[in-house]
Amino acid sequence: MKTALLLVAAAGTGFLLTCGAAAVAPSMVIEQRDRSFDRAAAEIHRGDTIRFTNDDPFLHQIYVESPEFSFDSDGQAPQQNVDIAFTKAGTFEVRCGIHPRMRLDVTVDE
Ligand SMILES: [Cu+2]
Repeated sequence: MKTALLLVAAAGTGFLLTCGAAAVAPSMVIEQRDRSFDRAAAEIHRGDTIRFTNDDPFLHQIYVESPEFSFDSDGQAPQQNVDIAFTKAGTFEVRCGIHPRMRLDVTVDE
């Protein structure tokens, strides 16, 4: 009698992402929910990566625009993660191009 072996893939996207070979482990995870970041300010060190989740059922678009450092995620779909590596020291406003009231102040120490 043959035994059927069923492989059931875990559906948790967070789990799958942690298995990504080349992925750099984020220093901090910030959730976006109800059109807002889960905190108003964050402090990290230069070279750290912040992972932004999207726990809303609609798009976000994270961007940083400053003379020293800029970033644009383009459309960030629900459940998609966006990683930003902050390579410059300073204080940066992280904003959402779709929801102008969203704001996170990131202080990057040397
Ligand atoms: Cu948004």
